[in-house]
Amino acid sequence: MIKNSVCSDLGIEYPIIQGGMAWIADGSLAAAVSNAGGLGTISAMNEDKIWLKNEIAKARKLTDKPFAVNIMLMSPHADEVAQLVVDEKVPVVVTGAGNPAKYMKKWVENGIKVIPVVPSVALGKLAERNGAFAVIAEGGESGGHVGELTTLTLVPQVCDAVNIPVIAAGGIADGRGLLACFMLGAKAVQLGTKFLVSKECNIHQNYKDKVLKAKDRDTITTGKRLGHPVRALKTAFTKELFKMEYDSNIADEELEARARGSLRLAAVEGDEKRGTFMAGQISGMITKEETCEEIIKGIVREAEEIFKGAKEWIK
Ligand code: TUI
Repeated sequence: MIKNSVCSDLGIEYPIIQGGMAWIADGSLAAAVSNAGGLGTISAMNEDKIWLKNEIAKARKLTDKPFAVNIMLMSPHADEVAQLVVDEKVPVVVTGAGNPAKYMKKWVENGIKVIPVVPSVALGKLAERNGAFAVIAEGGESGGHVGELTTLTLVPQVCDAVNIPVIAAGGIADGRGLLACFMLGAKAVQLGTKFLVSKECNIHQNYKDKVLKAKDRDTITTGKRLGHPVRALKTAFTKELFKMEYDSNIADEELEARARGSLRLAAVEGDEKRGTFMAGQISGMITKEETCEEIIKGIVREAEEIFKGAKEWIK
């Protein structure tokens, strides 16, 4: 049985966390993942506390299991949602896209388990010093806002540097990925793209279809020039953005303006022309829409079967 102290500490059945994807991870997806035995996550994205309070209430109507809130630190509403998670007694907070240091003391004092996403060893160590319960080491294979290192290189280096549990993310969508990350020292995994195509995920069907159709080389990273690289599916729009970054006649502001709002257009409108369909490199391996329960049970079953055969690997 794949179960460890991270599961008991978080109050979950399996060491599988759903990524807090902006415009995608709402209260109903989080509840579906938590009901299936994983840790569901609501993304606070760029919304204000009223929006988040409503999503938390939605999730609580659908599940009595624990779930997390992901706070994107670049959000203009970060301060108010950072207070709301305390007021709402959210058990777990995951942070992304920045350094959560200024909120950590308040969260930890209020009994919240804080799990920062870290793209480097230095930020992992800082998170530990600031009282994090665990860190998510997210490799650049993942979708959305990405760091430079790969999961294979980042996870073991963060594991060696900290004494708190490390959760691996980036490029994981099946039992092999989960087991590989455990071999690197991780105690749990976070999956984004795989849950994006789950039956309970409420995004536009065009988004799911694009991920289901994508092959291994069908993602591209844009935004490097602006200092926040973002991985998304290759489309005419993202290829154009990529090209614009190499054109010195185009100002940074124009690039920013082009990309602004494009994730919403993808997730809500399914807009094939102006949407940014953020997705990880593992998209090529994701070929069917399943329920969150099928996803989680399938991954656990596969990992356990592979593990049972492990003695055959070395003679
Ligand atoms: O945050 C993510 N993934 C995201 S956020 C997002 S919304 C967005 N939309 C458009 C442009 C940019 C973002 C879509 N996907 N993953 C977690 C993550 N955090 N990846 C990398 C980091 C990170 C980066 C820098 C964490 C800490 C950090 O600290 C920098 C510093 O020194 O403070």
